[in-house]
Amino acid sequence: MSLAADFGVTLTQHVLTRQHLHPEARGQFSGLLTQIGVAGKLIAAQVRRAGLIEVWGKTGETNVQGETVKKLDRIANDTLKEVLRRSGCVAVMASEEEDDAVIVEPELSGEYVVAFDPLDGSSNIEASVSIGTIFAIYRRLPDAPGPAHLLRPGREQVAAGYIIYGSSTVLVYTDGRTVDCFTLDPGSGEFFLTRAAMAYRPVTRILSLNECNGPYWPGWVSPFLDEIKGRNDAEARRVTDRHIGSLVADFHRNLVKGGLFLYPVDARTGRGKLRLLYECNPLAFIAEVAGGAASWGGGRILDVQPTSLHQRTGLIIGAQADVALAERFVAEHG
Ligand code: P6P
Repeated sequence: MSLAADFGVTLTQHVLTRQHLHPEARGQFSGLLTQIGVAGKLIAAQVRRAGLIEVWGKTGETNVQGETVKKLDRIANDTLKEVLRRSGCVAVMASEEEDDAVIVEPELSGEYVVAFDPLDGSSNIEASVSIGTIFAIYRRLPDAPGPAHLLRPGREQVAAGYIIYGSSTVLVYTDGRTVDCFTLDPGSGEFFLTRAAMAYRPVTRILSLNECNGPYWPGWVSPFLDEIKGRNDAEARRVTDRHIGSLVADFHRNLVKGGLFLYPVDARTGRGKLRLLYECNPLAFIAEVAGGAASWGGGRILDVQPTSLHQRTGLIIGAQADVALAERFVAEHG
């Protein structure tokens, strides 16, 4: 048997085979994706040791969100920032853990712009629940690097993905054509293709949200949930509830098994909790390429024009039909 049959397609091989599809590509995209994989391995190694090396302790710092920064957040942020800087592929970065845009020095500045949440779901670290890194990639603009390179509608992304540090370390990315999933083989240190061309099931089988936010929901949410749950009857349970409280893990499970995630805005303030640039935009890009949809309630997440790096939004993301149904409930109930 030839060796070629003995192992799967690695992340680097997958990205390189795509490179010829981009006539204008000069290898930076392939290099960037590969380096994000390197950062994922480095962060995974630290996450696996959380608790053993006391990285889950609180640093006492607070980030722009006013949340206490846990050591692992800082480690993940600094790791990704440095790997992207050294890659020579990135001109500007935004991170949940950085107040301002990070401009890469001219001698290392590259063709791409990356917005990332280095460790989404970090409140789950102590409970050893799956957490992850989420990233959005844009081509840089012709003018001088700065925040403007990031304050663009999500539809301008050229790629997006996430890395989940869970029962296994999984990297999922899309270049706009397909959504592909890679699993880290600890023995070889390589990410191998495990799910090609991922697509949403057209029917929602899982409902995922924090039901304890009920008192703060706008009027459309409860009747919408009743409509979805009303699909269960004496004959069959067609929809069930699963909520991890780690967006990246809830999103991935929903993509694999067919689920709808929602985090409505707070009716008292009209503001959402989830961040647009480095949580909702990348996941919305992935969802649309996988045949799903993502809305803030009144329109497509990817059409929102950002006005600040850390702005928040409401999110409904999953199968197209049920995202559209939610929008009809928003229009009807407000
Ligand atoms: P709540 C984690 O902090 C996070 O940003 C997402 O990963 C998660 O979906 C959400 O917040 C959970 O928020 O208000 O339900 O605790």
